[in-house]
Amino acid sequence: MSDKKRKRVLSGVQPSGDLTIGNYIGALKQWAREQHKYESYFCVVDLHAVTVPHDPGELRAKTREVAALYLACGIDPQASTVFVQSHVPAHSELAWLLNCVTPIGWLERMTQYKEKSGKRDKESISTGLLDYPVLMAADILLYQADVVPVGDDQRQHLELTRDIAQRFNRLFGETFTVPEAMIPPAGARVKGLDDPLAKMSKSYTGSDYHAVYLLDPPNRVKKKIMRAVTDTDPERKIIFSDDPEKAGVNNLLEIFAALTDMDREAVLAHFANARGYGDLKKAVVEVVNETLAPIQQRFHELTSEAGYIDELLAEGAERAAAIANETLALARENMGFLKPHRRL
Ligand code: AQP
Repeated sequence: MSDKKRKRVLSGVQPSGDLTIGNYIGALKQWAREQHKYESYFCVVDLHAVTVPHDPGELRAKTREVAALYLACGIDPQASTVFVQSHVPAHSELAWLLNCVTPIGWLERMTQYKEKSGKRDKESISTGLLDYPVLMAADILLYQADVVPVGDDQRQHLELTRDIAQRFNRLFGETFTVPEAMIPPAGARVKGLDDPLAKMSKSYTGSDYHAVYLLDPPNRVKKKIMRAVTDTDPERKIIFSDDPEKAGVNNLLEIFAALTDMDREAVLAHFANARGYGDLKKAVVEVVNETLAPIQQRFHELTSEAGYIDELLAEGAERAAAIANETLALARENMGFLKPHRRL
């Protein structure tokens, strides 16, 4: 295994839609906060985004947009390596090697696969959707990552990555670092504003009031949050609660806590004199817009300089490939592949 001086972090987001405050709270905010503690690799996981039907032009545009949002949210490209997954072919190759040590039953048990394949006819679901977690394992294991910052929704996939790494190491000798998940203390699973029992997702298109997107203008943010589903509790209790009846209020409180970095006690004290849910919603609108304003400004600066993001991604891919190819070579060697040799 490679000799790392610092612990390594790897994470990524799919360019499968407009990034939401769920992606920010569950992933980007943590990445930016922790990036200097670790040797950090952040990729735009475009190979994952084609596991469901997609538009090619949209994929290209979103790949650039997501990379620019990483930087706008505080990822420092000098300190961290930012790249596009498909620019480093080792990801696809390691995924194939790992496919061959991953029992299919492990994949069929994944909640995200069951949710996304749902009741759809098997003829319309790609093999890639089932195989998604193996590609994710390849992403992580290629960089010998110690830590993977993700939202709670990805916890199961991370467990699977650990199982795959352990199985490979057992079968072929020590090859991969077995990574740990880093789940944020608040807002680990931000829920839809229109349905507080469902995860807020960037690819959900069923309602205009489901998610706040990172590039939403302030008036749209306000409209969405003021319309967020709450409950009919006559006492209008503003409390953190696991009760599905209070899921809407709980979600707004979680978003507020995550964006202000306040603990639950401080948040409840903050709303002790609130007059009903209107006050809670107004406070959430304010904190969301305060968070988004500098991100949007930076995003517009970064994307107004033609070619800047593409150049940075090309540099990032070179740095990433140097590490990834080393791990891939070790995995190939340990699995017993013959190296190409020419007679001199
Ligand atoms: N609602 C959420 N709350 C907290 N964290 C979240 N993440 C996503 N949604 C929430 C975190 O964002 C990162 C990016 O995930 P991804 O793009 O690889 O896929 P995902 O988890 O499936 O995210 P989406 O937004 O739901 O995308 P689509 O709709 O394309 O499937 C991960 O770290 C995730 O935990």
